[in-house]
Amino acid sequence: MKNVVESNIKKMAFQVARNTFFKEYPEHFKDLCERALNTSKTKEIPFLHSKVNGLILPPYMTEEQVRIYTTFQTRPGDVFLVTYPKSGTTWLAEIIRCIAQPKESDKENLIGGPVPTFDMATQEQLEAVPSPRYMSTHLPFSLLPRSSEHEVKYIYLARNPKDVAVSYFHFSSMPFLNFDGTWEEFLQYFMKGNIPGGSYFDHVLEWWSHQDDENILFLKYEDLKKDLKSQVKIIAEFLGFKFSDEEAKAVVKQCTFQAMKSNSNQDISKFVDKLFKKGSHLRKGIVGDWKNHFSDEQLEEFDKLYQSRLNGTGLKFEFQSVAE
Ligand code: PPS
Repeated sequence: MKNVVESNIKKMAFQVARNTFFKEYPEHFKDLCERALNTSKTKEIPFLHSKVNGLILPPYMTEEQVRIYTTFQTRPGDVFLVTYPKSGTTWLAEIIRCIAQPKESDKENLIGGPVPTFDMATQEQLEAVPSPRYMSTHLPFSLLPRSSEHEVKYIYLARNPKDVAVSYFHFSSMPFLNFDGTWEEFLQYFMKGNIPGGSYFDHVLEWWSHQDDENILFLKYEDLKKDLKSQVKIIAEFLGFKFSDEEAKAVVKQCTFQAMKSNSNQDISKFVDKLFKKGSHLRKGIVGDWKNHFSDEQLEEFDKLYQSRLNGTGLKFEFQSVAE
């Protein structure tokens, strides 16, 4: 009885929020938010989440949504930007927007604008996007659509797991995840993979095992921080653009952390800031913030896990801060 009352109160509260706080947002997005807020936390996974085919996914993802991914009809020229959460999705999307200047679809409901968020879109919305489509996603390799008939490209951006954990921890108290534990507790869930998005290591390693595929470009956040101009040129070439130094420099100018923080194109960031607290999406944007969070014991435990998962795979990350 208590649960029914609570659920009805939640529903009523969201109906009010739909017409006030969420007023300016598309209907489809409001539906996803409502769905997310109506999911539950469990003792094993104390974040709002969805579980589909054993995968722990963000709470706005339904079975129906996952069906869209598996039946999605790709087109020649489609490009997926893939990340584990908090690895620089927003950054990569902005870089792509500056390089490829995709046309925005006239579908007003599409989250992410010219680089739509695949995980939050309907089949119909994605069909209305003009080719070439650039779509961002957190999905694992196994769930993303592929084609044997034509080329579909994937750009995977990986970030060192210590900074991902820190970034995710700061994000996790937002209402759509609603985690209310400590950093110490969060780290345990992150290491076990009991978190929306599942295991960081499974996600990154599955994509890494395909890094030699011709249609996959595997990038690292730390390399973007170290030399964004070179990485912009690599991305542009992978997408079939010839970029001069000057053109690459112009992209860099728009995609630095500071430039993006003051850029009005970042609709997702603006939404998160409005909902949560200012500066929570584009928070610090550095390599090495983990040093301000990990204790010596936590580092020892984490390093053991890192080595046990990555040793022998050829995948390595830089953990030290480097100048932009
Ligand atoms: S999300 O919510 O999963 O889509 O988040 P995501 O965009 O993947 O990751 C957010 C982190 O990326 C940082 N970020 C940047 N770093 C450097 N330069 C630029 N331009 C940039 N844009 C976004 C953002 O600040 C988050 O990291 P933290 O460490 O929390 O600051």
